[in-house]
Amino acid sequence: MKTLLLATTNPGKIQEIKAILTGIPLRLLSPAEIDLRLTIDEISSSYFGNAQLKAQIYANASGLPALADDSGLEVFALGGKPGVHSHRYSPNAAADDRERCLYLLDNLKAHPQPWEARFVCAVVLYSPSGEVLRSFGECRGEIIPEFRGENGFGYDPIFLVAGTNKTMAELPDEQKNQLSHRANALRAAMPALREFACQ
Ligand code: ITT
Repeated sequence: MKTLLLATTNPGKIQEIKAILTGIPLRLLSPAEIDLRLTIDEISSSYFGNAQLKAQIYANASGLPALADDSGLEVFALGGKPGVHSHRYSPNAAADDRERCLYLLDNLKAHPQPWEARFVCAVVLYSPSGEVLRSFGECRGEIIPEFRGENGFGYDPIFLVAGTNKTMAELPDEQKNQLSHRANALRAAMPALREFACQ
């Protein structure tokens, strides 16, 4: 069976990608499982640019094909912010997920509700010999001014998923892994991933 390295330092993403790709005959490894610790400056202004950067650097460093995800939250009242900078969206560089959510809510106070938003996810698979595939997914919803639920990570507790009346953090894992931006991006890539796995 082929090995695929998950080119991310985010444990929440690793858990979700492993669950979503169950059924694809690939051995999925995290960087920690091969003792690989890289720090990457996400210098691109696009999700695909950063996903490509991460996939390429991990593939070259490990000699393994690597799958990267660059994702973010876009709030329409804020002109699409925090967007590609979702992970660094706070004046405090050491802020945690909760503080980033509070900062976002603070910035939204002046705007009327509903605070429509979407999560987006760009996925790139790179082998040491070049790009294998890229794919995009989104999940629509709205930001709410309270924290609900314990699952997931990042902005999940304040993101109400359209059509569910639940935040991402209230959805059971199986449901988040059906509806999420990450699930949609990876589902669109399934045929190419299966082909890659069986080559
Ligand atoms: P890697 O770059 O190592 O993959 P990261 O967390 O820095 O990890 P990104 O640069 O793609 O990943 O930043 C995405 C940020 O967007 C993430 O840290 C969260 O704040 C937010 N985000 C992305 N997907 C999310 C999800 O499914 N649920 C909640 N927040 C999410």
